[in-house]
Amino acid sequence: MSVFRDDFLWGGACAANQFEGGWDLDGKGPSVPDMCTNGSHTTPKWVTTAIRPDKFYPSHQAIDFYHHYEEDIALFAEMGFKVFRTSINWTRIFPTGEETVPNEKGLEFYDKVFDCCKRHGIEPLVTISHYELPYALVEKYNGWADRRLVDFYMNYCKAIFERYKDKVKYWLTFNEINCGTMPLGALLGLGTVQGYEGPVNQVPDDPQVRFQALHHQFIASALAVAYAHEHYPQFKMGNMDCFITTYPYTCDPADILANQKAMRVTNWYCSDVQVRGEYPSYAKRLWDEMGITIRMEPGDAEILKKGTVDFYTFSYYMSNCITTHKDAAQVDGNIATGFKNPYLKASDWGWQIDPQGLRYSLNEIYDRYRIPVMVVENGLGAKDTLEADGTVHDSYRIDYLRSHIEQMAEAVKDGVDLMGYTPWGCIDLVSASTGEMAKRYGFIYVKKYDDGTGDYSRLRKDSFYWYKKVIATNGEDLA
Ligand code: BGP
Repeated sequence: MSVFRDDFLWGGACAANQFEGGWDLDGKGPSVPDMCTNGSHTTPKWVTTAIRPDKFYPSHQAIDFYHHYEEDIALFAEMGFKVFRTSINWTRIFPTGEETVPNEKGLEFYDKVFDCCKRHGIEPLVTISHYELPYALVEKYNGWADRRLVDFYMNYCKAIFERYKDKVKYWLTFNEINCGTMPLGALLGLGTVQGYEGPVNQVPDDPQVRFQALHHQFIASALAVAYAHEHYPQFKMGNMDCFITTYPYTCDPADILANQKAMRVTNWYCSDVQVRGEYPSYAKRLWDEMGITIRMEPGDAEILKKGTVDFYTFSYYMSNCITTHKDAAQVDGNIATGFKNPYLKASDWGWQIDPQGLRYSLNEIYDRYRIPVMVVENGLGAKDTLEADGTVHDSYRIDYLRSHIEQMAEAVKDGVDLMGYTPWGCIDLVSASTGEMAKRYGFIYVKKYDDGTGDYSRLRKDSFYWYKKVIATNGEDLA
């Protein structure tokens, strides 16, 4: 007997800017990722203030889902997907973010995508904003630093809610909203990079601006959730956090406290607001220690209280260690770095692989909030070898996913109400952190390479057949 619910949502996850391409087609405006060049594990990508002819912008073509969606969704259906997590690219609907009338061509594209999902019996799960802020809002307002973005976001939400009310039931307000608690979040999530051109890891950091911008996102998220609850009672609204589990590196009480603080700032700060509807008790001291003040308007507390989410979602890739001992070695991560755990191995990109950390995290999250939980990203970014006969033997990816699903099963036995699982990049796509194609996550290989070449053809990897069996047995047969 499977431990997973009968209606468990098995599927996969992508984000518009990382796989659609068609960046300027049918009226679409540029979003932040469209201004980002490619990089690598060792060379940071750049954000530019205009499109530079001598640079390569991987999101512009990506894997061209824009023209391949029917084929791709058919492949997802062949694996047995029950759910497909994707995002709507804000600038297809409102090219600068400030229009009042949505772009019909952009709306039509997602009609086609969601209709295609429905034909295949796949439920869409839509991220409203997945690192895809209209670049015009960065130029004019310094992104979410300006409270007026709340109104632009609400216009966008109202347009897509009304248009897709019969097609989409599950919505996530912001991808990895907690990236705003970390310096890289200024570019990825908040768009507070007005006028900056240069490597993405050297964006000038201002915690005052970041945490204020985050407050605006909390307000926007809460307003969107409350609006949805009022007008579309059939909708289920979720948050989305990048959960970076951290452990104390030693049993030195100073490390235990440092880790507690890190967990609060990185992992709990945002979801405490979005799930509980108020800032946590530790917020004031955090702000004081950072020397920041959050400007709130009358009524903000009520808005936050009213707009709490129905389910909690998160991405999980790795864990890190926290220590006050300066001699520990650093490791890499997606948006946060930490200290090396001697008990864990890391991926080729230096992300520490920790399946048990997923069980631990699921338990921590569910204990804290007691609402349904979903893992909406997880996976291994790795270099794949395409064999001459068109096969890809990605046993390392299968091992990674198997060990994480095993731990999800343990968490369910521990009592966690787990709704579903959508591994990241179910079809190869552009990496968010490095802009590479070479860092592949997919069950489906796409012939697209970092020099821009490739014919976009799609090929089933070994993991494709493996995942199909996992879904068919509701997670029982992981062999
Ligand atoms: C998460 C993002 C995704 C995705 C993933 C993998 O932080 O939500 O957009 O890209 O990480 O990261 P990367 O693409 O950098 O390997």
